Amino acid sequence: MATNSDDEVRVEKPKTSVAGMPAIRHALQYAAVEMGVTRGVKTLLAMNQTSGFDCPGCAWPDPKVGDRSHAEFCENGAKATSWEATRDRAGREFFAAHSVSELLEEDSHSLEHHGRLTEPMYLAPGEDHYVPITWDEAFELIADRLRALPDPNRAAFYTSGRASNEAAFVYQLLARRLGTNNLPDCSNMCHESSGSALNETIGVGKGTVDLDDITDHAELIVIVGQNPGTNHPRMLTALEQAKQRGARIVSVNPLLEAGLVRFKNPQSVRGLIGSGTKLTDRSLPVRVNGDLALFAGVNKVLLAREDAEPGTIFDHDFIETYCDGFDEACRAWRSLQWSEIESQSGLTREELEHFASDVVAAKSVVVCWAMGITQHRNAVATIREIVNFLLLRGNIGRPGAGPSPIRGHSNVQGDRTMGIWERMPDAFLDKLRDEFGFEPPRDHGYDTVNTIRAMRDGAIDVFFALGGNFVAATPDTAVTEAAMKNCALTVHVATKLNRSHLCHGREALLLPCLGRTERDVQAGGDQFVSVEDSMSIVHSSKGRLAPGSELLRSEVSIVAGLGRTLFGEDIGWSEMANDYRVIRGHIERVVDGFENFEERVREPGGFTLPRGPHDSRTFTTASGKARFTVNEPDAINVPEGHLVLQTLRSHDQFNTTVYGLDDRYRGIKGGRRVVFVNADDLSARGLHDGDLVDLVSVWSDGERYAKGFRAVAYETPRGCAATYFPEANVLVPLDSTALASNTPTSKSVIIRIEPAT
Ligand SMILES: Nc1nc2c(c(=O)[nH]1)N[C@H]1C(S)=C(S)[C@@H](COP(=O)(O)OP(=O)(O)OC[C@H]3O[C@@H](n4cnc5c(=O)[nH]c(N)nc54)[C@H](O)[C@@H]3O)O[C@H]1N2
Ligand SMILES: Nc1nc2c(c(=O)[nH]1)N[C@H]1C(S)=C(S)[C@@H](COP(=O)(O)OP(=O)(O)OC[C@H]3O[C@@H](n4cnc5c(=O)[nH]c(N)nc54)[C@H](O)[C@@H]3O)O[C@H]1N2
Ligand code: SF4
Ligand SMILES: [Mo]
Repeated sequence: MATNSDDEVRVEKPKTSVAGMPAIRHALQYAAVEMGVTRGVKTLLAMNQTSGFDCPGCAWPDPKVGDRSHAEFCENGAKATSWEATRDRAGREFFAAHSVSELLEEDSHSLEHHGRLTEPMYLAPGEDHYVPITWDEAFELIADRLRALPDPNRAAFYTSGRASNEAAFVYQLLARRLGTNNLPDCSNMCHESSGSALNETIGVGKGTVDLDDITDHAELIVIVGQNPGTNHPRMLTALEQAKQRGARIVSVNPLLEAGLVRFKNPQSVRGLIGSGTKLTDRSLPVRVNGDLALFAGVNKVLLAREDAEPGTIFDHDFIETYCDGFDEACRAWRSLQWSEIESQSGLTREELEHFASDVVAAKSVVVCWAMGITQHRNAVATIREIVNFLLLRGNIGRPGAGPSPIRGHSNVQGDRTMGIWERMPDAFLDKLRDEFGFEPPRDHGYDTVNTIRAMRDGAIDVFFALGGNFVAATPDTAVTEAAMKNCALTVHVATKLNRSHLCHGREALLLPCLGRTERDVQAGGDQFVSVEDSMSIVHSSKGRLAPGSELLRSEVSIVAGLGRTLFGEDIGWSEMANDYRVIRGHIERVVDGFENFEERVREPGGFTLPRGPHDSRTFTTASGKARFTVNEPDAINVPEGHLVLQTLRSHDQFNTTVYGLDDRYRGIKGGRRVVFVNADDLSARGLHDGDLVDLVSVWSDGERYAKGFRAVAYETPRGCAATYFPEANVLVPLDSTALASNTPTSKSVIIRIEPAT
């Protein structure tokens, strides 16, 4: 993959506050360049408004209807929107002029900058140029290849979390009607560990916290392994509100992220001209992957204090009424050794004692987390230990308290609710059968990692992706790219060109779709879609802009069009495509919590899905109780001379979409091939800040190289390093995954750094 020249990277001091005037300037500049000034401003003002479209950025919830401002978006939401609504186009002339092999030399930044795809394109076996194809021909071709499969499980259907509820529902229906549960999704690489741990311990795979628990009620907010200043920027507004009424914030992160230090709210005068609001009260610079030891340690402290003064620390009523497994968990905490906790977490006992004092002083505690927690081998155990931490003081199912995994893609949570999962429970499949009159397959399908293995081993012929950038987002880039090329047919429904469209199967299709911002008119008239945010609020989203090309189709219409070609009108594919109310009717009858869906989704602001632990302290686990679990602390074992590398996001990207080459808050300008390392770790290797180095990941099956990174001395615990995804995915071994969730361990890769060769 071609990369920018590393000589151009400029490194400045990291910032100590975020947003303010520069955030507005960057948002508007980006919008003006991509969309034009007037169209840009008009589009941004419709974002996150009740009659407008949902931000295509992250899954942070919108404020209540009356509390919304006129400009309810952040810098990165503006970038996501402008990126989609760009005036640039990559049409048939573009593909005639550029061969696939030529485009493979470009990096993701430049590939997506060619603009929106405009019409269906086909790449024939042995050819190097995509050529136009009609929609009907494309559907026929896919249907033909699918029908020819000896077993429907030789197809896989990937979903990225931007798909609407309606598109996702029809998509899982198509896969199951065909006879497969091979529904890998981006969630497998994202919050799968959260779903896994929460389902087991509290009986629901989602967070149980509402926005006002954070803004109005929580006395302590713990933010673990998350960088909201970049990835969920409007969360800072909520945190600012919490601070202003006296809440405390503890942040647990190996990097001192500027967004958690100080926030200048660009929507307030004080934020624009003042010094802003200090957010974090206590920063715990945990070692990468040290969080299980950290939470086990703080639970041990809480237990010791309870033992010293019984009845003062734990919520015994709650524990007795609602929980099981308490005694066993206590036994395990009693036997923990402080030396282990300190060495694994990289924090001192004293630091954890202070943290425990914050906890005891707070009547209600929320814990928010994201990828810094979920993408480790012991991620599920870590999240179970976070649940233990909350249960001890009854911090669930009351105002201002609970677990709050902060989701990534704008509708990744909704896609899961709609059945995008390779192992949906039988209760869902039964309802699907009753609604549509066919027997869905019951065997579990492939998740993302297992799909790659199956493609590599020749067990998948057809790979279909509803959005996303599979080869760039998944681990072990070289393995994944080869696996994709091993398929007979690869199909991508996409808005813009990316690397996955170029690492194709023997033949390939590129199907361009409408984006969130665009008007969606079908035979039944103007349509809207629905999405679910991180706090389980389902609401409508309606695009306003004229479609980027006359030939674009909605995701629903593409999936239903394929369904009709494959199966005729057996279950009313055309009706669903013509009028999305028909789909919502099906959803209402199949998915729990969607009673009166059509009516409630039309309410301004939408409605909240039921969550037993939040609503009534109901825990639908195996025992019917909230479960304390025993989670033996462990942390990644880093051999002498090696570092543990986390791969994260810059401020100028949305996953594999790279908007620009800066990471303003961390002081990086003009380049992405940098690696952040503790200054002492550099000097221990005879290296200096600014040196050019190679990264070598070490795994049982051999070494993987990523070459030519600039070393940046940075404040992070000894033994830890950080660099950007997706450039570093080549270093993440396919077989290095989290226990139980099978999520790639993108935040703990064992590496050596060596002077560049
Ligand atoms: N602008 C923008 N917004 C986005 C995205 C984007 O790419 N750009 N992506 C979206 C998606 S899909 C997602 S999932 C979210 C991701 O949101 P985040 O999880 O915030 O994303 P990352 O950049 O991966 O940041 C991980 C954070 O965890 C910390 N961390 C790493 N390892 C550890 C550890 O072992 N322990 C602890 N305690 N902390 C650790 C890192 O220092 C970093 O601050 O954002 C969503 N929103
Ligand atoms: N090393 C490392 N790897 C990671 C991570 C990490 O932290 N470190 N994070 C993981 C996480 S949390 C996630 S969620 C995954 C993300 O994995 P994906 O969801 O697969 O990747 P994205 O980069 O979000 O996908 C971007 C592409 O989606 C397409 N697209 C954009 N909008 C639309 C739309 O409206 N419709 C359709 N059909 N297509 C659209 C565009 O063509 C664009 O190129 O990556 C994972 N990979
Ligand atoms: S916080 Fe997330 S959803 Fe909200 S405007 Fe920013 S990117 Fe969009
Ligand atoms: Mo994600």
